[in-house]
Amino acid sequence: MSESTTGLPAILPTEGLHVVHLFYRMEQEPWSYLESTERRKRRDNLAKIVREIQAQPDTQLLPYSVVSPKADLGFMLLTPDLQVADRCSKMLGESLGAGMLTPVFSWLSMTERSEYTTSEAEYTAELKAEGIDPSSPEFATKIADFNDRMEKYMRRRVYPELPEAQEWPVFCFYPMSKRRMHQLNWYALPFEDRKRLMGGHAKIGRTYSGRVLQLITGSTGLDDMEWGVTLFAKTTSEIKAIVYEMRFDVVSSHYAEFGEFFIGIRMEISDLCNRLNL
Ligand code: 76R
Repeated sequence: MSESTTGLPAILPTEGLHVVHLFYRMEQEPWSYLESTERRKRRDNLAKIVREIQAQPDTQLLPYSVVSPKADLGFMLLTPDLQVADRCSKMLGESLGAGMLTPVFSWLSMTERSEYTTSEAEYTAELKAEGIDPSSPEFATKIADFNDRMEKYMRRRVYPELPEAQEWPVFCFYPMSKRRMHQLNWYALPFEDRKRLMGGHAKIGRTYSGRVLQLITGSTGLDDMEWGVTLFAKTTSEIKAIVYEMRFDVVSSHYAEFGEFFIGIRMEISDLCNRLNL
C-alpha cells in the first residue's frame, strides 16, 4: 500500500478523486481582539496553507468568498487520497487559530463516471442504422474516433481540471438526490427509461455549453444526499437560468430533491483575506 503524504497508508478510490466542499463563518469578534501583528501572522499562515495544499500532487484547492450570511468563505478541494483530504480540511479550519473559522456546511463526494453515456454497442447500432457497412474502413475509423472521444470525455469527468478563476468567477454549489417516493421512484425505473430521461437533461445542459461548466460528484453513502452539483459561470444570470430551465425537465421536475444552495465568488487567497478584513 502506498504511503500518503500524511505518513499514514493512503486511502485511494479505485478511480477518480475525493472532493470536499467546505463552508466557514469568520468569527469577527474574537478576531478583532487580536493584535495587528498576530492578525498578520495568522493571515499569512492561511495563505501559506492554501499554497501548500495547492502544491500537493494531483490536488486542486479553490478558495471563494460566499455571498450570503450562510457562510463567509469556503474551499473546494479535489485530491485522490482521503487521508490528504481529511488533513487538508482540518488544516484549513485551524489556519486562523482556534475559534476563528466555524464550519457551517460541508460536503464529501467523489468524481465519478456517468452511467448514461453512449456505449460502443449503441454507437455501432446507430452507424448500422445509418447504413454504414460494418466491414468498411469508414466504420472502423468512426468507432476508433468514438472510443477516443469517450475516453477523453470520461477522463475529464473523473479527473477534472477546474476552470480558471478569472474567466469563471461565479461558483455555485448544492447537493441533490433523486426521489424515492411511491409513484416517483427514480431507482425503481428501468435503466433504459433513466437513460432516456437523462438524455433530455443533457440536451438542455448542452445548450449552456461555454456559459456554464458543471461538475457532478457522487456522494451516495458519503454524505446526506446523493450528488454534489458544482457549477461555474461568468455571471450569476447563467446559474439562475440553467437551474430554472432544468426545473421544467422531467429529471428535475419529477425526480429531483435539492439541498441548500451556496453562491461564491472565486478569488485569490490574498483578495479573500482582504474581503474578510483579515
Ligand atoms: O455526462 C455528461 O456530462 C453528459 C450527460 C449528463 C449526465 C449523465 C449531464 C449533462 N448531466 C448528467 C448527470 Mn447534469 N446537471 C445536474 C444539474 O438543478 C438541477 O435541476 C440539476 C443540477 C445541473 C445544473 C446539471 C447540468 N446531472 C447528472 C446527474 C447524475 C444523475 C444520475 O447519475 O442519475 C445529476 C445529479 C445532474 C444534475 N448536466 C449536463 C448539466 C449540464 C450543463 C450538462 C451538459 C454538459 C455538457 O454537455 O457539456
